[in-house]
Amino acid sequence: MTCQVLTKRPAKMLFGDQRLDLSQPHVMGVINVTPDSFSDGGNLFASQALCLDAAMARARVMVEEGASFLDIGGESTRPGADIVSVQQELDRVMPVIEAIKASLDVIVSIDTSTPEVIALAAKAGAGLINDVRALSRKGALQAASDTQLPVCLMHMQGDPKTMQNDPTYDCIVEDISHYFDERIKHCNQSGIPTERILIDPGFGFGKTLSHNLQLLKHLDILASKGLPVLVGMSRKSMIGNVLNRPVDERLYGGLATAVMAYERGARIVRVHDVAQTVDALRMAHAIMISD
Ligand code: 9MG
Repeated sequence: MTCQVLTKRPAKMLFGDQRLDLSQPHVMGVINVTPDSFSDGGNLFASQALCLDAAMARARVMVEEGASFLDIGGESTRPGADIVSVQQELDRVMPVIEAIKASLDVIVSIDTSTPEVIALAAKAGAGLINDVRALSRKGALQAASDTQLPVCLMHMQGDPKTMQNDPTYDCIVEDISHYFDERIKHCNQSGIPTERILIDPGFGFGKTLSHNLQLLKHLDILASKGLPVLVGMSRKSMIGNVLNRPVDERLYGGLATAVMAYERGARIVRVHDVAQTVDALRMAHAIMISD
């Protein structure tokens, strides 16, 4: 398998104005500012209007619980989700980013594929661009490059509407590794150096249960590329399908996936349940660094 390997994984990485030690695990709290997200949908909205106070209350709790990042998203990637305009996405995320930057000490990650949102979120102080489409939308590569911020490239097969219609791979880990090699090349050509790139295999995005389980089992192969790895499995159907649990009963399964991902090299874990995941990862880290 041909991989673009960095000789040494950087221990520290700059996310806007904050430097983070990536030799330790970090938790990213999910703040979906959408009325239709899959696991916590709707409760930051009343009559289709954003409740900024509710979003900030959730953000404050997540920071107190130990989140290093808050991931703010205004476009749902749930299959069949409504299409949002650029203005709608901006109206959802910008007040939340501005309020967090004004009052909380945390790195804001902007979950978007939209060039205009990338640019304005960065201006408002976001420290990471998290794109489930790996900067493939027209203008996204240049917009991200202009911000000089780190970018998280997530793998998705297909698009959110059709991605679960019979996803197929020759070898899931190799195929995704090659995909990252290509996207990293495009990033480099647009002025985004490899040192500012994180990768994420995109659990649940164009993958069967078997694909997701294989990906987690062999995550160390992707981590060996030398780029920081971010993962998101919290409350996803891969947990529900194994345990036969509804969305609100997937915490324990999610903790198992977080710890296994960390042990295999992931350094940032995107979750809804921050306090519990911080404890699980602190415990795993203590074991990993023990002699
Ligand atoms: C926005 N979003 C939803 N799921 C995600 C995942 O698994 N990874 C990343 N980076 N973003 C996600």
